[in-house]
Amino acid sequence: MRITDVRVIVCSPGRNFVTLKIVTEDGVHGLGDATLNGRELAVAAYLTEHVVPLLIGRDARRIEDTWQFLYKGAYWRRGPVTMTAIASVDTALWDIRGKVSNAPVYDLLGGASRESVLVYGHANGADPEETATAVARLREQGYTAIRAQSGVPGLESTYGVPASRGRYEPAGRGLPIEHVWRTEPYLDFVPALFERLRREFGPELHLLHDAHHRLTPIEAARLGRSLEPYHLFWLEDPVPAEAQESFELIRRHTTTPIAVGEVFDGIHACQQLIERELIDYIRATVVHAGGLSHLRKIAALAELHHVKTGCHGATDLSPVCMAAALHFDLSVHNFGIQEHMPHSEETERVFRHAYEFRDGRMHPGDAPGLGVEIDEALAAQYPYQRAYLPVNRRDDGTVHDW
Ligand code: EZ4
Ligand code: CO
Repeated sequence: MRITDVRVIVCSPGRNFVTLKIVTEDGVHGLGDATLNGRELAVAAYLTEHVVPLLIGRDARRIEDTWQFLYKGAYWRRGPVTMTAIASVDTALWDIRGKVSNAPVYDLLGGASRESVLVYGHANGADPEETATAVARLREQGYTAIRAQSGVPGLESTYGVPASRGRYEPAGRGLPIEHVWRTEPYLDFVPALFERLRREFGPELHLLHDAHHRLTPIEAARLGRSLEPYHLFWLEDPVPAEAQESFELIRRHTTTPIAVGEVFDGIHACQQLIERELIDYIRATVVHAGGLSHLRKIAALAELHHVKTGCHGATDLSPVCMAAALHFDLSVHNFGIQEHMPHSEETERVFRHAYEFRDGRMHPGDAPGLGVEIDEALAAQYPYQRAYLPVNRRDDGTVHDW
């Protein structure tokens, strides 16, 4: 089953996506997401210049061998650009394998471990009133798990809150927006938000919150402790996670469950976090952590240490990644939850998919492979537009984590 054609498709139906399409001699094709928000063309060039020539003529059935060839064969290992490129190849090969076997990918990964996948939606608001309204709306749509973010008094903008009403999409066209950040008002404010949400929505609803890498370990410990009465499902990305041992201090001080890993590029970024049981949920996902093959190794390590999965699922991950994540979620034993941020209508028209949302849960569908296709002619009508994520500065001008 030789690979005869490989294409890198860059498009922007509402936001930028990079998609890898691998075609075999029998005319079967597979898709992989290769989108790295704000640095898309680096991955596209890595694929076009350095990976595509290595794929032509290879046997599409040799998924693990191809992964190792691209990883070890590059000599320069890891990093988001490399791992996203490898992930897209891996995902596309699993898609092909499923189509050839006439089976959904989750069946090839060991079959369904559950009937459907618990997902959480995003409730964002300029203030707690608006956030509570957004929570109520999501509950009506069937969500039983909701991430709540709100504007903070004294801060002009913060992570998770749209500048104007409508969908939240942090990357913007033109040069990066700069936000001003102060930790103290945030730490004072967040417990009051969750006190209100618990009072209004009762004990059953799963509530989540994303601190988006902005705190020091001791600040994160304080936040975790102050949120304990509202029993969050998780507190996400409390600190920038380059230093895995920083979670030790957080762990020592709070029982609020901790989730981390959306920016991780593979198992080495979370090995200590998992082995030392410093976290509760690992958020690494298909596109940025080396594809389905590598993510399954992370999940297997996590399973030994009571850590569950909680894959990243923001809109900068294309429907191809979402489909792959859902096959992974359905099959893996230690699945925890899946993030779900619906794509725009333009995106949905370009990427048609078999996966479905119903009553706060999702299913990847039973189409062979991943069950997602790209309309290349329509995609070509949405050319790439450079966009950047925001940059954060503290109020004295010092660059801070965004
Ligand atoms: O800011 O995916 O939990 N979700 C997130 C996302 C990230 C974006 C960055 O590209 O933190 O919204
Ligand atoms: Co996040």
